Amino acid sequence: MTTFRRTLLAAVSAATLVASFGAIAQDIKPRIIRFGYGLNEVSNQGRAVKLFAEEVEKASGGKMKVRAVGAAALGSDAQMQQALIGGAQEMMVGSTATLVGITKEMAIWDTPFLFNNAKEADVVLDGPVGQKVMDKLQEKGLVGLVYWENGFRNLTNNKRAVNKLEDLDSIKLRVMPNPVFLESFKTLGANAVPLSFSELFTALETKAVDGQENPYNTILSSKFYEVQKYLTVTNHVYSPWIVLVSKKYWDGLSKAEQKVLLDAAVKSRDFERKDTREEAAKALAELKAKGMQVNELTPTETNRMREKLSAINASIAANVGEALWKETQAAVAQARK
Ligand code: TF8
Repeated sequence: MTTFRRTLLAAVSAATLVASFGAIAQDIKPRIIRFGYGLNEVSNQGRAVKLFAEEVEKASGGKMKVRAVGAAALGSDAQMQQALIGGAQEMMVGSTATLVGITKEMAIWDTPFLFNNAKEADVVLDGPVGQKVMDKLQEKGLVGLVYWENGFRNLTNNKRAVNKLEDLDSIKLRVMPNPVFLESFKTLGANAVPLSFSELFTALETKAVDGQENPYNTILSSKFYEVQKYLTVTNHVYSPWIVLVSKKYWDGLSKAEQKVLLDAAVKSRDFERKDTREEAAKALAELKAKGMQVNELTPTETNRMREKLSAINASIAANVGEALWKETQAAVAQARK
């Protein structure tokens, strides 16, 4: 090769490089993304939002900055969802259960005892059924990116150890503002009251309610052990979190910017699930050490609970649609194989 040709080639490839970098740089603009969440900074949720922010900043060469705001300082899940729909806030993470009023299909995840373990949840949520339910959000002005793990929910209260169904009688139990949760705990005999998570600690502290149900991680990070005596291991439902973007905002982003957010969301999902599971594995011992009295339900009592709750399956199926109900059951059966 002549020196001339070599110089020419080098010049051309350098130009191509500059051009493509230039295109990427032009496609990523300086942006500030307000990302709200309900738990505090030192929770599994807070840690995963922080990782997401770091990944976005890295992948955008520092141009896209995530301003993370925890502890429901931007509002309850429901308030943030409305802010996203209106375009006043860019991103959030929260329970799928609080989205049911916007997208009725989300209620499929509220089905008691739908998943037996985290693996089944991952396979179904990350598979075609999970994607289909997530895609339903778009017509309502929201874009779902990934599901994170909130986790299997367990019962706490201040009145008595719950060893059998009858022990739930007259317990005033806070549930998420969601019809399936309300129906579930009414069916079990509790006095269920819907309340936003942001008001929960105070409600427990002032004894406006006797109890609540959440994964171990949250009982620990939100310091519910300070205001709750009894913990009953029920694992009555698996609760997903979902990372959301305002559709108004999303549609104004370039393909390159959308990719930065989606890639970071996938990384945050993998990190969050691992982190949450590691924390959950140690949390019960920690909650005991903090003074909580923990009991497990006998298999007989768990079965009674399952049976009672199966009475609401028909209404869930009717609400989300029989087709989605059947598809989900099939996907779970497949994941179980
Ligand atoms: C609940 C949920 C909450 C989450 C969180 C605020 O009990 O489990 O912990 O939605 O994102 O309300």
